[in-house]
Amino acid sequence: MNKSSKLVMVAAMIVMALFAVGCTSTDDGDVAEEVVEDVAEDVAEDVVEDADEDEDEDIDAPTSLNLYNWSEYIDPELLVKFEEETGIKIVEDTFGSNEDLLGKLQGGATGYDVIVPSDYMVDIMIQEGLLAELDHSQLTTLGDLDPTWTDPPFDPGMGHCMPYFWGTTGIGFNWNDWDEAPDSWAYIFDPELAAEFDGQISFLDDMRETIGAALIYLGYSLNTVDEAELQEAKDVILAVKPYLSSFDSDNFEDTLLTGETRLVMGWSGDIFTAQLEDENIDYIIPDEGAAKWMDNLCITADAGADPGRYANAHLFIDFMNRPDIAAQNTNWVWYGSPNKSAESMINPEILSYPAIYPDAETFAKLEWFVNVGDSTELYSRIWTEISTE
Ligand code: N2P
Repeated sequence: MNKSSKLVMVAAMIVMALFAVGCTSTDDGDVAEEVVEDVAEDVAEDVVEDADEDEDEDIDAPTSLNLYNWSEYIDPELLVKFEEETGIKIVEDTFGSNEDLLGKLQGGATGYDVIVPSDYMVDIMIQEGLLAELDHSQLTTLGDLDPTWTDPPFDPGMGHCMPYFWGTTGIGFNWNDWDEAPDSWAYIFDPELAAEFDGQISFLDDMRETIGAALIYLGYSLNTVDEAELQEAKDVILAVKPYLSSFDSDNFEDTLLTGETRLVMGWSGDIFTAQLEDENIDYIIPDEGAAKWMDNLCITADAGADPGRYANAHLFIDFMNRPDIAAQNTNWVWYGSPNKSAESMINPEILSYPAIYPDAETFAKLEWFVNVGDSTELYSRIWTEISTE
């Protein structure tokens, strides 16, 4: 109700109150006056309360926020905690790859407020105008980040996104099958070796990851734009495709737990959370090297165009980067945190785990994904050929 209609209401109520008093009037004029005063006071209080509500409505901050995230990538308790602290309910939807996320936004999906693209995809999304800029003045926790992560090449000076988690892509396995860890990509890319686990191997359903791992196995950069190298990677994948149970980015740790798969290409933290349920499950970064990636909390351009949604998104991003919250989240997902101040609250087992926080030698063997520009189309074409052949 707007203010002028409220005033009309108030006037009407006072008239009605007077009328009511008049109807029940006794000779006692004082009582009538008191009643009129009480009613007027109540009405005035209501108006003040309503006016306060109106002020909030002017900011028009919604009471829910739509988060589009990778699966199992946030401690569910934190969603509850955020709602308790702010009254804003998080509605979470999940995607399986950066390309799915991009496709959804390019397809015109609106309503997502905060999304979680990886490094190279942040670069693509900035160029496509799909991200809002971050307003650093609405963030209180920027100083808690480790300076290593505050000026990423894909998003200089964190102009658009806040680093969320980083991790690696390697091989998940079960010690019941091994005396020594499967320390080479050959175990899943060499057809003779892969044949031993016929139908029990899964690869990520992710163009850059799976083609990238095959490229590393071949000794090439996972960011190559050389068509011949990409063709070779395709041939490697196609040669072992008959031994795969699936391309799977959402449940690879679960199938490893049930025994449905025995070797999986997967993301470090997801496999470590499976290890919490079965200590025979383990993860290795192959000797040839592997991908390292950084996922980020970003605000969609769509939410950026609405001051209420934009403010809520900053509240959420800042909350996720609060040291106690970032630590709790790391202790749940088992991925590396870019938050320096959180470190003292992170489970020491995670901090000392070489496959989560690799030593300098291993770290040097890891390669970041970068935006391959126009060659993205070449990757897409090869990925389609892999999927359909
Ligand atoms: C979490 C997935 C990690 C994201 N389940 C890989 N970029």
